[in-house]
Amino acid sequence: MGKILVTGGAGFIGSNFVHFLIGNTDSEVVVLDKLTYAGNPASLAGLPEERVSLVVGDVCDAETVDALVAGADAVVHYAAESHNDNSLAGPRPFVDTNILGTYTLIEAARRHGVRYHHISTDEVYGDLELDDPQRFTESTPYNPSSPYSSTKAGSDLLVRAWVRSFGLEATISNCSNNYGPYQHVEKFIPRQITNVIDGIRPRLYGTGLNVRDWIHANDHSSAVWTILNRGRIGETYLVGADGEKDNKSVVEAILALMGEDPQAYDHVADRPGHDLRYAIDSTKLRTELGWTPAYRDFDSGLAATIGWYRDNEDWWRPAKAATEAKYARSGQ
Ligand code: NAD
Ligand code: TDX
Repeated sequence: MGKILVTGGAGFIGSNFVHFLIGNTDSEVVVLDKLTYAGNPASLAGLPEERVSLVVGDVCDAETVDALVAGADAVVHYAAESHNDNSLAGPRPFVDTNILGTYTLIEAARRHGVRYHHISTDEVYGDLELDDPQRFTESTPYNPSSPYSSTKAGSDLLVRAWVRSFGLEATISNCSNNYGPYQHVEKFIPRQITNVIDGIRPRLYGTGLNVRDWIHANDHSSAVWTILNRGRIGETYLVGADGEKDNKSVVEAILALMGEDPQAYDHVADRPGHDLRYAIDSTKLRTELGWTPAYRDFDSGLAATIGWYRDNEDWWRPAKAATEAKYARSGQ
């Protein structure tokens, strides 16, 4: 695959994908990123300039998008407003970027006949009971709970319709919760790691019994590359690494790995509408395309992530105080 347009490539998962492409393929990468509060060009620092370029722009800007899509062999669309708590405080940018941004990209991809891969989330399926033996599969009905997940669901459905009505050459992946380097300090794991570094007690929403299905960002990248190359057009693939953990266990593991008392955290106000449990069955991706995750041991992946935040304070420090000030306003 020659030139790949990666939207949102200065964000968490998008930048991990760009690093993956540079380390594992011969592709050239053009990143289109608006550099919102969540985008950071430092996440692309050190990558070879002859293979990676950054265009600062909005996925809703049809003129910019059209020119970039026309010159690409494939588009991988990561750009989104991604944080549930922000979507509760102010949903409008989620509608704009997640729905209109996707619309703008798929219109350009169909005009120019360019291969398109859509990045989405398991949150489109709503949540599961803690004791439900079923996990999400590609045939689970959509049932999103939050403004964030409903706009992601809307964007997925646009892509499905463009495949059927216009023959768009698209695939979709819905992945579970990612962790790893370059994740914004507003998100659960980096927030708690950087709190511990700063001597602030970790904050657990509600009971802390909510379950998330963790996957390392690098495994998400290898899954997307597999689907982009070998996925069947029009298909959806669920991406997950059998990493279910409740939030309480994750906070306790972070504290233990950082040499602190595992009980030294506080319960704070719960998130309104807080999804209880996500769990992915990734059998289709594994059996049809032969993908397997490389990070199978959560504790060692978490220890490496803690090491990354300890070693890269320059990267996260500028966002920390404003993020905590925002949480303080909602009692979290
Ligand atoms: P992020 O918030 O870290 O990064 C989003 C990036 O998109 C930022 O660089 C931001 O500047 C950019 N962006 C936002 N609005 C834009 C716009 N209008 N035009 C151009 N760029 C814009 O998000 P993330 O966690 O890396 O998530 C990336 C994608 O993966 C999203 O589509 C998200 O729904 C999906 N996803 C995330 C997870 C997760 O655990 N974080 C899991 C499954 C799927
Ligand atoms: O301080 C916190 N304390 C806490 O208990 C924060 C920030 C979160 N939580 C809880 C809420 C969730 O149950 O931790 C869990 C994870 O929270 P987030 O990191 O906000 O992630 P989540 O809401 O699960 O959504 C993430 O995974 C799916 C990403 O942000 C989405 O973009 C992705 O689609």
